[in-house]
Amino acid sequence: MDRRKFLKNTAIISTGMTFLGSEVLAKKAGSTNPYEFIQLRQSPLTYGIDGLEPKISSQIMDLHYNKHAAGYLKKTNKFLQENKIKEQNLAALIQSDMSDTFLINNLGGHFNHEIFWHSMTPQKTTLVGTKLLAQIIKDFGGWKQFLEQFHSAASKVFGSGWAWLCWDDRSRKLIITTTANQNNPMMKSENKGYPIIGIDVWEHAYYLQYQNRRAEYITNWEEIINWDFANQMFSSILNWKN
Ligand code: MN3
Repeated sequence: MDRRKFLKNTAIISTGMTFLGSEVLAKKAGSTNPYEFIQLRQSPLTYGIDGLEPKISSQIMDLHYNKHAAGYLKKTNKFLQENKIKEQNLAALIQSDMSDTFLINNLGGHFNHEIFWHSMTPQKTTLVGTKLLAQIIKDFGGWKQFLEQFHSAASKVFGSGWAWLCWDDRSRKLIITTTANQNNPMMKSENKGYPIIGIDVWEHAYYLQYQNRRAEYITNWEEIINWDFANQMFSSILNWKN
């Protein structure tokens, strides 16, 4: 399918829903696509650029949010403008049969980073008493086993990519998976599941602070995971899919 035809087929008028924080996501739980919070703009960070110090330096956050991630959004916008697409449902687009590498890389980049910023928080969050924790224990055999598998998957990504905790609707299980470059698990080419949280293991995400010590970055990242967001995403995905 050529680019123009494909975009015409997948162009859906945006719902115009605004997203300012995970509270909104919780209120929107229902049949709504949980990824609709991802729009053609960057969500404002719910913490300061130095809010994740010392786990992630403000220098990294500044470059990552204001340069790298902003760049993916800019290029996605450019692509949509050049193809005369005024509004776009990004959640539907990311799951469509995309064949254009430029769009895969840049829309994927924007989409992945939007999930990434929400996957982190300086607040201490916990899964105690949640549905997600019960599911993690059921599917991975325990909390420790889950963390070990997540850590191992993120460590083993060769080159640039991501590790994800996903819901696999086919097996009705949580899975840990990885994607290369800026691919997202929901892309047709990946077909892996619905991401709940994800860690960026591109060197731009950690190298200035951790150099080649990716494992140390992952360990520290695990301590700033926003489990409230993860649990809300999990509930929203289940509601959406049921
Ligand atoms: Mn990145």
